[in-house]
Parts: sequence; structure tokens; C-alpha cells
Amino acid sequence: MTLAKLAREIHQAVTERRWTRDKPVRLNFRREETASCSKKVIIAAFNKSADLPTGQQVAVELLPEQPGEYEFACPMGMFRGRLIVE
Ligand SMILES: [Cu+2]
Repeated sequence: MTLAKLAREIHQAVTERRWTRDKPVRLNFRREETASCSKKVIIAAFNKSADLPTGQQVAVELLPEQPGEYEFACPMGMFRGRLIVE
């Protein structure tokens, strides 16, 4: 399986799009493949991580204190995404 295909199969959706200070932003992750690389997501800027069982939705709540771009990735940094707070 190619990396591009794997990346396409990992879906991530932001359910709360509007950010208000002091209100957590919830990211819902759903892992749709079984590569061991993607079994965990790390959001370094918030010191958070979550295990991602295949086929299960996992919500992670973050509380951004200021606008910016916050990366999340697998432990090896191969799958990446970005939360943009404006
Ligand atoms: Cu990885």
C-alpha cells in the first residue's frame, strides 16, 4: 500500500469549525486502515495523543489559546494534518 493511499484513507473531520476562546475545539478522528503507523495520533503543541482503533471514531478536545496552525501527526510524522485557528 502506498503512502499516498494510506494518507487518503485516514479521514479527519473538524466538527466545530468556529473557534471561541475558552471553548474547546473537538477533532474527530476515524482511522480506516490497519497500518501500525496510524494507530496513534499526536498533537504535539497541546501535549496530547490518542489511540486510534480501526473503524472507531475518536474525539480529541483541544483548547487553543491563540490563533495559529497546529499540526497533528502519527508518531513518525508520516501522516499529517493541521488545525488552523484564526
Ligand atoms: Cu507514521
